[in-house]
Amino acid sequence: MRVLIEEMSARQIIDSRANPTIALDMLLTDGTFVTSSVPSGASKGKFEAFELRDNNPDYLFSKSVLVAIDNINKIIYPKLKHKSPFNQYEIDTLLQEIDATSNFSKIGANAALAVSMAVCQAASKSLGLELFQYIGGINALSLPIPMINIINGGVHANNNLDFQEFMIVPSGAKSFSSAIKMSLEIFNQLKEILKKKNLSTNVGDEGGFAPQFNNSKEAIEIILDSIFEAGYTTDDVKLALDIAASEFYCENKYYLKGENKTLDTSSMIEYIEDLLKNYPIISIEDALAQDDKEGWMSLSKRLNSSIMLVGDDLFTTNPILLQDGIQNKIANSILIKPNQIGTISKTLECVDLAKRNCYKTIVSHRSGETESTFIADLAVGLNCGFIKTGSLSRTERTAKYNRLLYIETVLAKSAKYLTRDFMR
Ligand code: 2PG
Ligand code: MG
Repeated sequence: MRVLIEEMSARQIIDSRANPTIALDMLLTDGTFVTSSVPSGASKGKFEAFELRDNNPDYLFSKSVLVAIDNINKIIYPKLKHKSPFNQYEIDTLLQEIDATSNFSKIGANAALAVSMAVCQAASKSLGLELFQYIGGINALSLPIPMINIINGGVHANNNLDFQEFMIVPSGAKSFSSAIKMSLEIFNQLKEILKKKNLSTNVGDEGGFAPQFNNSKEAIEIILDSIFEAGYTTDDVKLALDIAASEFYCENKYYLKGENKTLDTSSMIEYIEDLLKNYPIISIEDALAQDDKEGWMSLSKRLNSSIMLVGDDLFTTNPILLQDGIQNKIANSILIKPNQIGTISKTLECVDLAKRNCYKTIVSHRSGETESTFIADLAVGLNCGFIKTGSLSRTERTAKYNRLLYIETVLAKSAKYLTRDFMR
């Protein structure tokens, strides 16, 4: 008997930043039951798919998602009832047709993604497959290199760091689990060093420490100290940054308030080149603002062959924007966030386009997360090479790492971990 979608019911839950978000329960005719939930960003790209919130000032600071939930229960469900969960593309296309805008501005990308993820989860569970195996088949064997955000700044923390994320990349590890072991040692060492310096060990939105520093270099230096103190070298562990530059760009200038600097594009590029000269940084995300296209072209010309230049706000997981970047030779890597584009099928299309054009792909969480581990499976299923899912504290972050540790045991001897050779 064909297995079909029987029931679907959305409800409001809480995300890691104390904001409401959507959970969706889905039941198939064979009794398969799954729940999906969607994350939410703080430093959002201008061209991200539309996140529908109620904007009712009298309720939950205007952030409730009851209209999006109604859209699922009253508009989407009747159209999806008794459809097959095994045709992801058909369902995702139907979601786009129901919405009839280019960015889900009617039903909400949060509503669309909750449905799209639930369909994918339900199909894999009904077949008795792990989600990563359903997504990637027999080719899904590689654990991603984690980019672990151990110091938080920008809009993710209440400190004066202009840059948003300071990450360690344990690319010299032999396996995913040893990469996590190394990172745990470094993270705990960092805590000790901060304590000794009387700096705060409270954490920011993504679980990294968020003390006051005078500038980004201080944050980088202290991370390097913790790498060395933990007994590792910069051969074992590299650094990655998410500058999230769109957040402090205005009228052609970059305002680094914490460092008390105002830079034009070329001095911002020089600033970045100086960091690269002095530190073992292998990847920089959103080094320049999404609106500074000329800047991106010259940055890419200068640095494309030496490091990963990652577009997040720049591409928003959107194949059309990525195509434009490819044509203009902008960046060489892309952050992959399903909620920036609204469906799993569009996410797959974007990863496919990136890979065909030799762009590296990094599957990413959002700063407002749930306990969902979907992106861990997505990273393995799509052989993405990298994952960025915050620090090694806060359960919404560790849930993803713990899922990857589980996947490593499922894959057992077949598990591969891409090392630094992959990054060249
Ligand atoms: C980013 C993300 C995730 P946010 O900028 O890469 O780290 O942050 O979800 O706030 O957009
Ligand atoms: Mg980013």
